Amino acid sequence: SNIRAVHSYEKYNDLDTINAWSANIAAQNPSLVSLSQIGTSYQGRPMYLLKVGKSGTNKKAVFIDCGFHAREWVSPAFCQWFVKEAVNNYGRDAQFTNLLNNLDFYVLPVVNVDGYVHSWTTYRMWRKTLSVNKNSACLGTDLNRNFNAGWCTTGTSKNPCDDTYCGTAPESEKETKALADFIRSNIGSIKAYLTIHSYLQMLLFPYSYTKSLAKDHNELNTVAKGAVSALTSLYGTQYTYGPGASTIYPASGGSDDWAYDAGVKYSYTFELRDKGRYGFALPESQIKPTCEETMLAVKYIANYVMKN
Ligand code: ING
Ligand code: ZN
Repeated sequence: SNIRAVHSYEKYNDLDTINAWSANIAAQNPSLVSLSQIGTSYQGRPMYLLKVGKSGTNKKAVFIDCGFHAREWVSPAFCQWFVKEAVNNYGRDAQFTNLLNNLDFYVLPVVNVDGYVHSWTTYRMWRKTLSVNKNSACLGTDLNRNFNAGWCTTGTSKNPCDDTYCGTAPESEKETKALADFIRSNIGSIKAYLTIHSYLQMLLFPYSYTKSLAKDHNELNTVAKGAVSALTSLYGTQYTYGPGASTIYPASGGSDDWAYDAGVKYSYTFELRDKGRYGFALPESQIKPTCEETMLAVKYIANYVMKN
């Protein structure tokens, strides 16, 4: 069909609708939002990035990505919500205005664009990319096992038919390479890396590929505690937090571990609602409360980064 769905912040939007929304919100807010493309997916789709913040010199940046895993639909919904809140609150809310004056937010609404389309059109519970694997009829690599962080050593699979297939090499996927290249190119300014997944209600930080504690463990833990308490304050949603390996499960090749080792100290993985009742198929009625509470945690971390 060539009839595009109407965008809504309280519904799940398909990729065409998200891309049209991205172009629109940048065009409507030129002094606050700009659109660029960081790469192209395996199947040739553009990977768009929104830069959100008031222009300034030597600004620190916070990178936020959504839609690593195709079926985690509430994740892209959060990235859209974040940009909406930024645009609506600039010049109205003192705290958010301060954040946007002092930080740039890089928001990547859908990392795994091919997978997201596949989840909408073909198989709702798809997780991986759609790249063709040599000598296998099974498609795709798990982008969150494809980064160069203890690559393919734990909590992952070498079988292309598995959901946690690590790929043929670190950054073998075009989507991984595009994201990692962007962060490497901006390593001087990017102080926080936030990657939004679902579900389980957890705030995770390095490491997942090893049980060793990160050099900045105590600080990461303290910031996570503050972010979770801000999140919980709104609706009482319970979150657990801690290093990935001991809090969710050991898993190598994850983007937060890679970003941390690359020099981005405040590196976190969010696992949004719920705890399994609906799982990936979180009802649209929960998009708004999920995004509202998550905003409090993200703003808490951004404020901390701004001041430290
Ligand atoms: N969870 C993450 C996953 O990729 C994770 C958990 C975080 C693993 C950080 C590795 C590093 O399995 C979901 N829901 O995808
Ligand atoms: Zn995920």
